[in-house]
Amino acid sequence: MLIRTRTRADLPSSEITPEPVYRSRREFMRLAGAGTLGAAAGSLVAGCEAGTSAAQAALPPAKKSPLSTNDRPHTWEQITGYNNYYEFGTGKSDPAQYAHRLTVKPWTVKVDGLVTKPGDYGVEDLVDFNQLEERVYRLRCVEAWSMVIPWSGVPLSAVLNKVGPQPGAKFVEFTTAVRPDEMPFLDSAGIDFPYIEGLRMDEAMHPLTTMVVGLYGKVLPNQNGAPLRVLIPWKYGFKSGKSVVRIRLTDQQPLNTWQKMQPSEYGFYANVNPNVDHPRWSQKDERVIGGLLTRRNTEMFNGYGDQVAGLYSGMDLTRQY
Ligand SMILES: Nc1nc2c(c(=O)[nH]1)N[C@H]1C(S)=C(S)[C@@H](COP(=O)(O)O)O[C@H]1N2
Ligand SMILES: [Mo]
Repeated sequence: MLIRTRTRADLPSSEITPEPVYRSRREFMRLAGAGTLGAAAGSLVAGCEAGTSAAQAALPPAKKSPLSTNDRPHTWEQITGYNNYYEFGTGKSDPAQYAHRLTVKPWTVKVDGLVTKPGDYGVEDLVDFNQLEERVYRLRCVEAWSMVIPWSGVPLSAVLNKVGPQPGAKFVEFTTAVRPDEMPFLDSAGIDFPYIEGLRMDEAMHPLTTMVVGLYGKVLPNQNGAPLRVLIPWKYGFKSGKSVVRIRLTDQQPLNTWQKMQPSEYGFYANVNPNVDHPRWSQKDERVIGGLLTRRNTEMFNGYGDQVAGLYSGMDLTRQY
């Protein structure tokens, strides 16, 4: 169940990371048109570390989603300085160091398979930047750590509805970028690229599932998956593929990267579940990154049982993990 003890507005201001100064949509479109947005994203780290939020271009205003948790968000520095993005290295600080090399503009997403409107889409063809929501979700990694992150995005269902799922579509497969010239660790990270993830159609259309384009009201930093990444808050973080370049609707269950790599450790569903341990990490509790109280009990479906348990009724979650 979603724990809403107090709203974010109730938090003493000392507990909230300063809100970004939002720019108007007009300003955003002007910057986007001039190509400045991509350049701002790309120059974020330029040789130094995670960068500051001030260096990152602002998105148009987003309304706060009622789906948000009221847990206190982590800071910009934590969220952009401790990442998993193996294309840019397996160390947690590697993506902050190397991901600025990724060219995120122009960006094309190929939409194909069982859709009525297949084609090559720009980010702004798929995501309505006038309809952004801020969704504060806890990202729970299967390595048993977590962070609370104020994402900006739209429901994935809004994106899929634009391209028209055909009735026979049962799954969505996401393929993420492979850029040999820009990604230094493609040969040494130990997994196959492109990174592939997938969802069942009902999971993809669930209102909690989000297509993310930003963080703290700013354009998404590259190390967090710019320009476009998926976020499914009741699943382990590895389900949320970064820098998506292809969305394919299919009637076959996709073989996701981690399941292909090690099927005894990683399944297709990857629902956060404190009762099913990973062979190497207990899932009963989690380390909260940078927190004073550094451990918390992991919640079933990461706290979203009320909203999503029904998707899995009749399934044995110890077998379909
Ligand atoms: N393309 C790609 N997407 C990826 C990964 C990756 O290595 N490559 N790592 C995943 C894992 S394991 C996690 S926990 C989350 C981390 O997201 P964050 O760095 O924004 O917190 O991204 C996921 N998406
Ligand atoms: Mo993860």
